[in-house]
Amino acid sequence: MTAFLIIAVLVLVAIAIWQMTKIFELSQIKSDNSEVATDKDNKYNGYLLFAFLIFIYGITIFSFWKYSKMLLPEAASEHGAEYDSLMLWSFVIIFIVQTLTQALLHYFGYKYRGEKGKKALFYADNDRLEFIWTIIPVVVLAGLILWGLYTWTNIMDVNDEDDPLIVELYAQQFNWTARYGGEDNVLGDANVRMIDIDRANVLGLDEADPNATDDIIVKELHLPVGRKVNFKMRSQDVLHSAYMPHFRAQMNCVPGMITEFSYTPIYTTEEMRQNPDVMEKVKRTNAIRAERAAKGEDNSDPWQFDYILLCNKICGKSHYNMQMKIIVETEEEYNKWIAEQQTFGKTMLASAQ
Ligand SMILES: [Cu+2]
Repeated sequence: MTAFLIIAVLVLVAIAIWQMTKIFELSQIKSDNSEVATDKDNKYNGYLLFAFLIFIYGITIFSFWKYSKMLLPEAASEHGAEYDSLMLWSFVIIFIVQTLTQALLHYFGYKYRGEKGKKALFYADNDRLEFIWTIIPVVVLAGLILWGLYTWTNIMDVNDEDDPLIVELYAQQFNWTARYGGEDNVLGDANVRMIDIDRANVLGLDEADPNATDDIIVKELHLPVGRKVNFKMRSQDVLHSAYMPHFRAQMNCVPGMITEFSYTPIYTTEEMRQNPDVMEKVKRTNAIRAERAAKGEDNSDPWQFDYILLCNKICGKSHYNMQMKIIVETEEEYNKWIAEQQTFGKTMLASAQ
Protein backbone atom coordinates (compact mmCIF):
# COMPACT_ATOMS: atom_id res chain seq x y z
CA MET A 1 0.00 0.00 0.00
CA THR A 2 2.77 2.44 0.97
CA ALA A 3 4.69 1.56 -2.21
CA PHE A 4 1.57 2.26 -4.24
CA LEU A 5 1.10 5.64 -2.56
CA ILE A 6 4.74 6.61 -3.17
CA ILE A 7 4.42 5.69 -6.86
CA ALA A 8 1.15 7.63 -7.11
CA VAL A 9 2.79 10.71 -5.56
CA LEU A 10 5.80 10.46 -7.91
CA VAL A 11 3.52 10.15 -10.94
CA LEU A 12 1.51 13.18 -9.81
CA VAL A 13 4.68 15.22 -9.24
CA ALA A 14 5.91 14.26 -12.73
CA ILE A 15 2.59 15.33 -14.26
CA ALA A 16 2.74 18.63 -12.35
CA ILE A 17 6.27 19.35 -13.63
CA TRP A 18 5.26 18.45 -17.19
CA GLN A 19 2.23 20.77 -17.00
CA MET A 20 4.33 23.57 -15.57
CA THR A 21 6.88 23.33 -18.39
CA LYS A 22 4.00 23.45 -20.86
CA ILE A 23 2.63 26.60 -19.26
CA PHE A 24 6.13 28.06 -19.36
CA GLU A 25 6.44 27.20 -23.06
CA LEU A 26 3.08 28.77 -23.82
CA SER A 27 4.06 31.96 -22.09
CA GLN A 28 6.99 32.36 -24.50
CA ILE A 29 6.21 34.21 -27.69
CA LYS A 30 6.95 31.81 -30.49
CA SER A 31 6.50 32.02 -34.21
CA ASP A 32 5.55 28.39 -34.86
CA ASN A 33 1.97 27.51 -33.95
CA SER A 34 2.34 23.81 -33.08
CA GLU A 35 -0.19 24.30 -30.26
CA VAL A 36 -3.02 25.04 -32.69
CA ALA A 37 -5.06 21.94 -33.43
CA THR A 38 -4.79 20.58 -36.94
CA ASP A 39 -7.38 18.46 -38.75
CA LYS A 40 -5.40 15.41 -37.70
CA ASP A 41 -5.55 16.42 -34.02
CA ASN A 42 -9.27 17.02 -34.24
CA LYS A 43 -9.86 13.68 -35.89
CA TYR A 44 -7.81 11.97 -33.23
CA ASN A 45 -9.80 13.71 -30.48
CA GLY A 46 -13.08 12.78 -32.18
CA TYR A 47 -12.10 9.11 -32.20
CA LEU A 48 -10.99 9.30 -28.56
CA LEU A 49 -14.36 10.76 -27.64
CA PHE A 50 -16.09 7.87 -29.39
CA ALA A 51 -13.80 5.39 -27.68
CA PHE A 52 -14.67 6.93 -24.32
CA LEU A 53 -18.38 6.47 -25.04
CA ILE A 54 -17.80 2.78 -25.76
CA PHE A 55 -15.71 2.56 -22.59
CA ILE A 56 -18.42 4.00 -20.30
CA TYR A 57 -21.09 1.72 -21.80
CA GLY A 58 -18.73 -1.23 -21.48
CA ILE A 59 -17.94 -0.53 -17.83
CA THR A 60 -21.66 -0.02 -17.08
CA ILE A 61 -22.54 -3.43 -18.53
CA PHE A 62 -19.58 -5.01 -16.75
CA SER A 63 -20.64 -3.47 -13.40
CA PHE A 64 -24.18 -4.75 -13.79
CA TRP A 65 -22.89 -8.22 -14.53
CA LYS A 66 -20.24 -8.26 -11.81
CA TYR A 67 -21.72 -6.29 -8.93
CA SER A 68 -25.50 -6.66 -9.07
CA LYS A 69 -25.19 -9.67 -6.78
CA MET A 70 -23.88 -7.31 -4.09
CA LEU A 71 -27.29 -5.66 -3.85
CA LEU A 72 -29.40 -6.18 -0.76
CA PRO A 73 -31.93 -9.03 -0.85
CA GLU A 74 -35.67 -8.41 -0.84
CA ALA A 75 -36.76 -5.96 1.87
CA ALA A 76 -37.75 -7.55 5.19
CA SER A 77 -40.04 -4.74 6.36
CA GLU A 78 -43.53 -3.66 5.39
CA HIS A 79 -42.48 -0.31 3.92
CA GLY A 80 -39.40 -1.81 2.24
CA ALA A 81 -41.06 -2.82 -1.04
CA GLU A 82 -42.36 0.71 -1.61
CA TYR A 83 -38.94 2.17 -0.84
CA ASP A 84 -37.25 -0.27 -3.21
CA SER A 85 -39.58 0.41 -6.12
CA LEU A 86 -39.06 4.18 -5.71
CA MET A 87 -35.32 3.55 -5.81
CA LEU A 88 -35.60 1.18 -8.77
CA TRP A 89 -37.73 3.55 -10.87
CA SER A 90 -35.47 6.49 -10.09
CA PHE A 91 -32.52 4.44 -11.33
CA VAL A 92 -34.36 3.22 -14.44
CA ILE A 93 -35.20 6.81 -15.43
CA ILE A 94 -31.70 8.08 -14.67
CA PHE A 95 -30.24 5.18 -16.61
CA ILE A 96 -32.34 5.80 -19.73
CA VAL A 97 -31.71 9.56 -19.72
CA GLN A 98 -28.00 9.10 -19.05
CA THR A 99 -27.63 6.52 -21.85
CA LEU A 100 -29.36 8.77 -24.40
CA THR A 101 -27.69 12.04 -23.44
CA GLN A 102 -24.18 10.55 -23.25
CA ALA A 103 -24.65 8.89 -26.64
CA LEU A 104 -25.80 12.18 -28.19
CA LEU A 105 -23.08 14.23 -26.50
CA HIS A 106 -20.23 11.97 -27.56
CA TYR A 107 -21.60 11.23 -31.02
CA PHE A 108 -22.05 14.92 -31.84
CA GLY A 109 -18.63 15.68 -30.39
CA TYR A 110 -17.25 13.14 -32.83
CA LYS A 111 -19.41 14.07 -35.81
CA TYR A 112 -18.86 17.81 -35.63
CA ARG A 113 -15.19 17.72 -34.79
CA GLY A 114 -13.15 20.65 -36.11
CA GLU A 115 -12.21 20.59 -39.77
CA LYS A 116 -10.56 23.18 -41.91
CA GLY A 117 -13.20 25.27 -43.65
CA LYS A 118 -16.07 23.93 -41.54
CA LYS A 119 -18.17 26.74 -40.15
CA ALA A 120 -20.55 26.66 -37.20
CA LEU A 121 -24.19 27.30 -38.02
CA PHE A 122 -25.80 30.14 -36.12
CA TYR A 123 -29.11 28.84 -34.83
CA ALA A 124 -30.94 31.30 -32.59
CA ASP A 125 -33.71 29.23 -31.00
CA ASN A 126 -36.46 26.75 -31.55
CA ASP A 127 -39.47 27.25 -29.32
CA ARG A 128 -40.97 23.85 -29.88
CA LEU A 129 -37.73 22.02 -29.14
CA GLU A 130 -37.16 24.07 -25.97
CA PHE A 131 -40.74 23.47 -24.88
CA ILE A 132 -40.30 19.70 -25.27
CA TRP A 133 -37.02 19.48 -23.39
CA THR A 134 -38.40 21.62 -20.59
CA ILE A 135 -41.78 20.02 -20.15
CA ILE A 136 -40.64 16.38 -20.18
CA PRO A 137 -38.12 16.78 -17.31
CA VAL A 138 -40.65 18.92 -15.38
CA VAL A 139 -43.32 16.23 -15.58
CA VAL A 140 -40.96 13.34 -14.83
CA LEU A 141 -39.21 15.13 -11.95
CA ALA A 142 -42.47 16.37 -10.45
CA GLY A 143 -43.79 12.81 -10.57
CA LEU A 144 -40.69 11.42 -8.88
CA ILE A 145 -40.70 14.16 -6.23
CA LEU A 146 -44.40 13.69 -5.42
CA TRP A 147 -44.01 9.92 -5.22
CA GLY A 148 -40.87 10.41 -3.10
CA LEU A 149 -42.64 12.79 -0.71
CA TYR A 150 -45.59 10.42 -0.39
CA THR A 151 -43.25 7.48 0.37
CA TRP A 152 -41.20 9.59 2.77
CA THR A 153 -44.20 10.70 4.83
CA ASN A 154 -45.43 7.11 4.92
CA ILE A 155 -42.11 5.74 6.13
CA MET A 156 -41.39 8.55 8.60
CA ASP A 157 -44.79 8.40 10.22
CA VAL A 158 -43.93 7.31 13.77
CA ASN A 159 -47.19 7.02 15.68
CA ASP A 160 -48.34 4.85 18.53
CA GLU A 161 -51.31 3.35 16.70
CA ASP A 162 -51.61 -0.45 16.41
CA ASP A 163 -49.86 -1.06 19.72
CA PRO A 164 -46.23 -0.94 18.51
CA LEU A 165 -43.40 -2.50 20.45
CA ILE A 166 -41.29 0.31 21.95
CA VAL A 167 -37.54 -0.28 21.75
CA GLU A 168 -34.69 2.04 22.56
CA LEU A 169 -31.48 1.80 20.54
CA TYR A 170 -28.63 3.27 22.51
CA ALA A 171 -25.42 4.13 20.64
CA GLN A 172 -22.00 4.69 22.09
CA GLN A 173 -18.43 4.36 20.88
CA PHE A 174 -18.39 1.53 19.75
CA ASN A 175 -21.38 -0.64 20.49
CA TRP A 176 -25.14 -0.78 20.64
CA THR A 177 -27.47 -1.52 23.51
CA ALA A 178 -31.19 -2.12 23.20
CA ARG A 179 -33.85 -1.44 25.86
CA TYR A 180 -37.40 -2.75 25.99
CA GLY A 181 -40.18 -1.11 27.97
CA GLY A 182 -40.97 -4.36 29.80
CA GLU A 183 -44.49 -5.43 30.88
CA ASP A 184 -45.97 -1.93 30.45
CA ASN A 185 -44.15 -1.32 27.10
CA VAL A 186 -43.17 2.13 28.43
CA LEU A 187 -39.54 3.16 28.62
CA GLY A 188 -38.43 4.70 31.90
CA ASP A 189 -36.83 8.15 31.81
CA ALA A 190 -33.14 8.18 31.12
CA ASN A 191 -30.31 10.66 30.89
CA VAL A 192 -26.62 10.10 30.24
CA ARG A 193 -25.85 12.15 33.39
CA MET A 194 -27.36 9.36 35.51
CA ILE A 195 -25.05 6.66 34.13
CA ASP A 196 -23.54 4.72 37.02
CA ILE A 197 -21.23 2.02 35.68
CA ASP A 198 -20.33 0.70 39.16
CA ARG A 199 -23.98 -0.07 39.79
CA ALA A 200 -24.59 -1.41 36.28
CA ASN A 201 -26.83 1.52 35.33
CA VAL A 202 -25.16 1.66 31.93
CA LEU A 203 -27.86 3.63 30.11
CA GLY A 204 -28.45 6.24 32.81
CA LEU A 205 -31.99 5.15 33.71
CA ASP A 206 -33.85 7.18 36.31
CA GLU A 207 -34.10 4.77 39.23
CA ALA A 208 -36.88 6.85 40.76
CA ASP A 209 -39.09 6.40 37.70
CA PRO A 210 -41.43 3.42 38.25
CA ASN A 211 -41.58 2.87 34.46
CA ALA A 212 -37.85 2.07 34.49
CA THR A 213 -38.08 -0.84 36.96
CA ASP A 214 -39.36 -3.40 34.45
CA ASP A 215 -37.21 -2.15 31.53
CA ILE A 216 -35.03 -4.79 29.95
CA ILE A 217 -31.54 -3.98 28.69
CA VAL A 218 -29.97 -6.35 26.18
CA LYS A 219 -27.11 -6.71 23.74
CA GLU A 220 -29.03 -8.62 21.08
CA LEU A 221 -32.16 -7.24 19.46
CA HIS A 222 -35.12 -9.63 19.25
CA LEU A 223 -38.25 -8.61 17.35
CA PRO A 224 -41.53 -10.45 16.90
CA VAL A 225 -42.47 -10.82 13.23
CA GLY A 226 -45.48 -8.84 11.97
CA ARG A 227 -45.59 -6.37 14.89
CA LYS A 228 -44.78 -2.72 14.36
CA VAL A 229 -41.70 -1.55 16.26
CA ASN A 230 -41.12 2.07 17.27
CA PHE A 231 -37.44 2.71 17.80
CA LYS A 232 -36.26 5.57 19.97
CA MET A 233 -32.60 6.32 19.39
CA ARG A 234 -30.17 7.91 21.81
CA SER A 235 -26.44 8.48 21.68
CA GLN A 236 -24.04 8.74 24.58
CA ASP A 237 -21.14 10.52 22.94
CA VAL A 238 -21.01 11.48 19.25
CA LEU A 239 -23.25 11.24 16.20
CA HIS A 240 -24.03 7.65 15.23
CA SER A 241 -26.53 6.30 12.78
CA ALA A 242 -28.69 3.23 13.35
CA TYR A 243 -28.71 1.43 10.02
CA MET A 244 -30.71 -1.76 9.49
CA PRO A 245 -30.18 -2.38 5.77
CA HIS A 246 -32.45 -5.42 5.39
CA PHE A 247 -35.36 -3.41 6.78
CA ARG A 248 -34.50 -0.32 4.70
CA ALA A 249 -34.23 1.66 7.93
CA GLN A 250 -31.78 4.30 9.02
CA MET A 251 -31.88 7.09 11.57
CA ASN A 252 -29.23 9.33 13.11
CA CYS A 253 -28.52 8.96 16.83
CA VAL A 254 -27.85 12.41 18.19
CA PRO A 255 -26.42 13.17 21.64
CA GLY A 256 -28.92 15.08 23.75
CA MET A 257 -32.05 14.17 21.82
CA ILE A 258 -34.27 11.22 20.98
CA THR A 259 -34.81 10.38 17.32
CA GLU A 260 -37.39 7.90 16.07
CA PHE A 261 -37.97 5.39 13.33
CA SER A 262 -40.65 2.76 12.96
CA TYR A 263 -41.09 -0.36 10.84
CA THR A 264 -42.80 -3.73 10.80
CA PRO A 265 -40.59 -6.78 10.17
CA ILE A 266 -42.31 -9.21 7.79
CA TYR A 267 -39.87 -12.14 7.61
CA THR A 268 -38.34 -14.05 10.51
CA THR A 269 -34.60 -14.70 10.44
CA GLU A 270 -35.36 -18.33 9.56
CA GLU A 271 -37.58 -17.31 6.65
CA MET A 272 -34.94 -14.90 5.38
CA ARG A 273 -32.35 -17.68 5.44
CA GLN A 274 -34.54 -19.52 2.90
CA ASN A 275 -34.56 -16.51 0.54
CA PRO A 276 -32.77 -17.52 -2.71
CA ASP A 277 -30.70 -14.28 -2.82
CA VAL A 278 -29.61 -14.79 0.78
CA MET A 279 -28.76 -18.45 0.21
CA GLU A 280 -26.71 -17.51 -2.85
CA LYS A 281 -24.81 -14.90 -0.84
CA VAL A 282 -24.16 -17.33 2.02
CA LYS A 283 -22.82 -19.89 -0.46
CA ARG A 284 -20.51 -17.34 -2.07
CA THR A 285 -19.23 -15.99 1.24
CA ASN A 286 -18.52 -19.45 2.60
CA ALA A 287 -16.64 -20.41 -0.55
CA ILE A 288 -14.41 -17.35 -0.06
CA ARG A 289 -13.95 -18.18 3.62
CA ALA A 290 -13.02 -21.77 2.85
CA GLU A 291 -10.45 -20.54 0.33
CA ARG A 292 -8.93 -18.20 2.89
CA ALA A 293 -9.01 -20.87 5.58
CA ALA A 294 -7.06 -23.18 3.26
CA LYS A 295 -4.32 -20.52 3.16
CA GLY A 296 -4.54 -20.12 6.92
CA GLU A 297 -5.85 -16.54 6.68
CA ASP A 298 -9.23 -17.10 8.27
CA ASN A 299 -11.04 -19.61 10.40
CA SER A 300 -13.24 -21.97 8.47
CA ASP A 301 -16.45 -21.55 10.52
CA PRO A 302 -19.25 -21.28 8.00
CA TRP A 303 -21.08 -17.97 8.08
CA GLN A 304 -24.83 -17.84 8.25
CA PHE A 305 -27.22 -15.02 7.58
CA ASP A 306 -28.42 -12.76 10.38
CA TYR A 307 -30.13 -9.41 10.32
CA ILE A 308 -27.82 -6.72 11.53
CA LEU A 309 -27.83 -3.25 13.03
CA LEU A 310 -24.83 -1.22 11.92
CA CYS A 311 -23.50 2.22 12.66
CA ASN A 312 -23.58 4.23 9.45
CA LYS A 313 -21.88 7.38 10.63
CA ILE A 314 -18.10 7.38 10.91
CA CYS A 315 -17.84 7.81 14.66
CA GLY A 316 -14.27 6.84 15.53
CA LYS A 317 -11.61 4.22 15.15
CA SER A 318 -13.78 1.14 15.73
CA HIS A 319 -16.79 2.46 13.82
CA TYR A 320 -16.45 -0.35 11.27
CA ASN A 321 -17.19 -2.93 13.93
CA MET A 322 -20.08 -1.19 15.68
CA GLN A 323 -22.89 -3.65 15.16
CA MET A 324 -25.60 -5.67 16.86
CA LYS A 325 -27.33 -8.86 15.80
CA ILE A 326 -31.07 -8.68 15.16
CA ILE A 327 -33.24 -11.77 15.45
CA VAL A 328 -36.76 -11.69 14.05
CA GLU A 329 -38.81 -14.58 15.37
CA THR A 330 -42.36 -15.73 15.94
CA GLU A 331 -44.35 -14.08 18.69
CA GLU A 332 -44.12 -17.21 20.92
CA GLU A 333 -40.34 -17.37 20.54
CA TYR A 334 -40.07 -13.67 21.27
CA ASN A 335 -42.27 -13.91 24.39
CA LYS A 336 -40.23 -16.84 25.65
CA TRP A 337 -36.97 -14.95 25.10
CA ILE A 338 -38.12 -11.70 26.72
CA ALA A 339 -39.43 -13.61 29.76
CA GLU A 340 -35.92 -14.96 30.34
CA GLN A 341 -34.30 -11.49 30.39
CA GLN A 342 -33.51 -9.69 33.62
CA THR A 343 -35.32 -6.45 34.37
CA PHE A 344 -33.49 -3.24 35.28
CA GLY A 345 -34.99 -3.39 38.79
CA LYS A 346 -33.53 -6.85 39.39
CA THR A 347 -30.13 -5.78 38.02
CA MET A 348 -30.10 -2.83 40.44
CA LEU A 349 -31.04 -5.08 43.37
CA ALA A 350 -28.29 -7.53 42.47
CA SER A 351 -25.70 -4.75 42.22
CA ALA A 352 -26.76 -3.37 45.61
CA GLN A 353 -25.89 -6.65 47.33
CU1 LIG B 1 -21.05 4.75 15.64
